[in-house]
Amino acid sequence: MSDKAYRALSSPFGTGFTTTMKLSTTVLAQLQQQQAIAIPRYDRGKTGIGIVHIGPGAFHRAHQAVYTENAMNQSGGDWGICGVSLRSSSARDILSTQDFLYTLAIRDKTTRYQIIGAIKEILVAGEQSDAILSRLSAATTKIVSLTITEKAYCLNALGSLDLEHPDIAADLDNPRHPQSAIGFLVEGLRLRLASGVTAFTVLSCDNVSGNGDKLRRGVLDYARLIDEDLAGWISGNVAFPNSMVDSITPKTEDDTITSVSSAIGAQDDWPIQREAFTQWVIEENWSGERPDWQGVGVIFTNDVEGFEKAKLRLLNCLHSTLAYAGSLAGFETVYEATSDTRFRQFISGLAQNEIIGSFVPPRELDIGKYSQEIITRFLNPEIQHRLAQIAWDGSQKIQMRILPVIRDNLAADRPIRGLCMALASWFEFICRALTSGHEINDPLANTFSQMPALRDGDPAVVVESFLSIDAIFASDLRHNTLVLQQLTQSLRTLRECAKGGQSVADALTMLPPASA
Ligand code: CS2
Repeated sequence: MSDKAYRALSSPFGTGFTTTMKLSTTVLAQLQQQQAIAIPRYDRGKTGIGIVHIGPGAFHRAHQAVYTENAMNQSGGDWGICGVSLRSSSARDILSTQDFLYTLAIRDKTTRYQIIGAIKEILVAGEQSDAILSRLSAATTKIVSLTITEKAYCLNALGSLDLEHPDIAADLDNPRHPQSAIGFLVEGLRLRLASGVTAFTVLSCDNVSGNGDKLRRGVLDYARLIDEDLAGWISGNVAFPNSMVDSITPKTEDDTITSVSSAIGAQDDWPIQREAFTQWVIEENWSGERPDWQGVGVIFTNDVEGFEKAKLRLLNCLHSTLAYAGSLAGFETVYEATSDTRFRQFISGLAQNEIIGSFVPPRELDIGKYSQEIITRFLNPEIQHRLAQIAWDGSQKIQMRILPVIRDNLAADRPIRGLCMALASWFEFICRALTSGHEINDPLANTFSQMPALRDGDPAVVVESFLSIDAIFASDLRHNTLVLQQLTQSLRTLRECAKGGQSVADALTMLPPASA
């Protein structure tokens, strides 16, 4: 987000708005007169904070904060959110100038606007750590939820806490002044135990399979190194439900700010946009109260795993496939890449022949329909979702989205050709970034740049080099001849097509997903 002076805006609502009026509590009353814009219906001033959310980025503001807003609109409750930013201060700095209000633009055939008031404050770690710990230890805080991305779970390839992770190492040296999400959770829980306050529920909302279980493992590994009794108390008293979250949320761009501000008739410096589809499935594993999320569409179930696999393996796996193969082909957005018939056929075939069937879907889900709807969602022209945004952190994402499907297919003697093409596209994406000097946004960027073979190796050597990275691949895949052969063939085909002036779409057509 760039710093912006207020733009001159013409309000579609005529009188009542000046061109530089800023979104704020005061302005809300005037927006209320506009039928088209939904505003908070609860008394925001009197609403207490009941949730601390670590990672109040765009996805949180488009998803959990909106469910909480709708639950408060419908059923009230002290469920205001305190956002905690672990690194950047921009969310606090920008949203504090508009009383932490922001607009959600729901982009479908028409765009709907809703002003969200659920976030009541944002605190920044480092600058406001004492205030964060006060919130975490307050009896009024019932839930701590998180969207911190895959890498911030600080787990190693075996699923236990990575003690060498710089943030974890720093927190273990100085646990009363944490920097990491896990360090904050444990210190907050220690303070609660010390003052006799019951535990909060820890609700992970990242695209990580078994997200609650994984976070619990990291928290317990860390707590044990600090205080065995505390670890025992956490183990017996803190619920870590697993959850599945879904709603496509492209990054806010400068033109989003202009168009939303113009539509609502007040300057909003950080609106959020997302598609109309939204889903949240939470494991029925809870301690204490929660907002009336159920009343506004959240599904509580004992089978989150089925939903999670469906989402990660279909939507996210296809997204990553498009991100790497589509970027190599020169496309910029999911919409553009999916609109190309050969790309669309490839991802549809991948879903049909290699992904559906790799897991048991939940009973409630019609999986064929679900997967077709995903392609329709990708074809929403109102959603300009950049492939570059999805391509970030590939080393983490493929471990949730592609590798488990390959493993399950190998075990069941099912095909992996399309999955290997998807993975080879990621390899090639990284190799091309290294040779062209483009920045790689990935926690393993340094590892890649220290592997000369990725710059000039032939396909077989490149494949072997990637598979040798312990933080991503375990030995099962490294030594599997079918995996080695299919990855090498895919990478070779991608390169030969590029050399021969053919397109990436030709490579996808030459090596399509196998028939089931
Ligand atoms: C995307 C996800 O950026 C990405 O990796 O695949 O953010 C995706 O848009 C969401 O999971 C949709 O719910």
